[in-house]
Amino acid sequence: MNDFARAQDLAQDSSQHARGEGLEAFWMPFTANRHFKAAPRLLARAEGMHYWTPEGRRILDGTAGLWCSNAGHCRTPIVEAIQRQAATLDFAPTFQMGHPLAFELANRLIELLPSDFGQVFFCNSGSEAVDSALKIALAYHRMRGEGQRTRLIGRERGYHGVGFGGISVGGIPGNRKHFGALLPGVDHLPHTHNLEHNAFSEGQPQWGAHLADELEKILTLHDPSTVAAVIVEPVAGSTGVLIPPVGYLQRLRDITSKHGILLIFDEVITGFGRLGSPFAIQHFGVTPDLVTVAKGITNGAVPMGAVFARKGLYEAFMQGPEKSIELFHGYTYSGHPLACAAALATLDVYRDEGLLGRAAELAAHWQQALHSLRDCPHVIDIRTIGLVGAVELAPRAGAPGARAFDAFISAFHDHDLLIRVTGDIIAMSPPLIISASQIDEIAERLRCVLSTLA
Ligand code: PXG
Ligand code: PLP
Repeated sequence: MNDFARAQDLAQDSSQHARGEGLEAFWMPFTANRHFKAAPRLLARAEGMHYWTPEGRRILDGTAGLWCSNAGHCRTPIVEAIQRQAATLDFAPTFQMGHPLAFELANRLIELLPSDFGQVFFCNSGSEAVDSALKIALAYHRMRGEGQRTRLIGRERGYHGVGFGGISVGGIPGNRKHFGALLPGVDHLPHTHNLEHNAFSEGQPQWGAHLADELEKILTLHDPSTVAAVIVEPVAGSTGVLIPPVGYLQRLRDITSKHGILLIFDEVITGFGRLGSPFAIQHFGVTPDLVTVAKGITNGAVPMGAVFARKGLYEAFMQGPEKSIELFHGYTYSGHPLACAAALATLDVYRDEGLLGRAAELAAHWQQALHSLRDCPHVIDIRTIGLVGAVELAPRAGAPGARAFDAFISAFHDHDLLIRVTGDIIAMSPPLIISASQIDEIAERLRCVLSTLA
């Protein structure tokens, strides 16, 4: 088929799809399939700060896709790097073999981190990064003769992807309840969200550092010497942008260090400039032992995830005969050449355009723009940090989540704005290339959305 015929075919497909035809076979993830397929919301093209629908409507992207495209969409250097790589080395195994880009990328990533970090393990998503980090933590203790450390501790309202490890340490009931008994030996910290004390806080809330002390109670219950790792998102994203209280993360670090327990930061959302530093590690000045990332690592252009390991972890595995495999874990696509090429080009764009620090420059304006919505109907909290923000709405009586879902539909159909909702919380995380006037535009459109909500 030539390009013209293919373009005609695609145009025909998308108008069929817009009428709700031909949509049955794709079992859509985390979607109300029947509702969507009755009135589909399709995106056909993207560039910079915008998506375009098949009919040609231009949508302002308030969410960087799904917290992914931090440098904006379809950036030429990234597109070209992927194209070149696909024609040069499409696939190469990384089990007992290697290709240069994977090593180069690992070195580049380590340079973005504090000097405490030594190695990068590659995978293909945030979920795989989390399961890899949990397995590395368990195996690390076993390597050191502390195989009794088998317990894992997560947090209520935590989101760590959808693998069995991730939903076990995760704290979102809906993501767990259909899937059996999950991993044994997992416990959870309380979450830190509290509107009574912290509603409309600007920046980090002052109240709540003491909630980290709950970890001591959990450790006493199980005996600290049985615990392998504690995993938290520095800022919980998926569950509605929960910003850690001042001092909270440092207390988790102090307690885990005291008991020889590994601390894992899940930076799938906070990584790659979202808070105004390369990682939340630098933003909060707290250094964990393992870090999980995905999404922004390739600007969302090719699936990729990774785990960063603090110096000393890898070394603990480098024992036994030289020809023996040290870690029995890996994915066919660990360090995939296309993902590596996309990631290297993405890191160049981040560096050349200063994007990993840009959220810090825009944070005050972003905060002010979102907080200006305080007088809108139904708003019970507004919170921002870096270039991430949430507007929490009062739930409609007897229908939790319905009001925010209506806001999402109205924003897309009536105001050409893509937002993300979870429960009754509107979450936003625009690409880091956003201009100050586009920030104002998001706030204005959101004001219109909120003013018409029942
Ligand atoms: N950890 C964290 C902290 C995440 O935010 C994952 C792990 C899993 O990544 P993958 O690539 O396996 O999806 C995530 C993903 C939302 C939303 O609406 C958030 C995510 C994914 C989909 C939707 O907030 N975060
Ligand atoms: N299932 C089968 C039958 C396989 O052969 C493999 C990999 O070889 C997998 C699952 C795992 O796939 P991946 O390495 O892409 O995670």
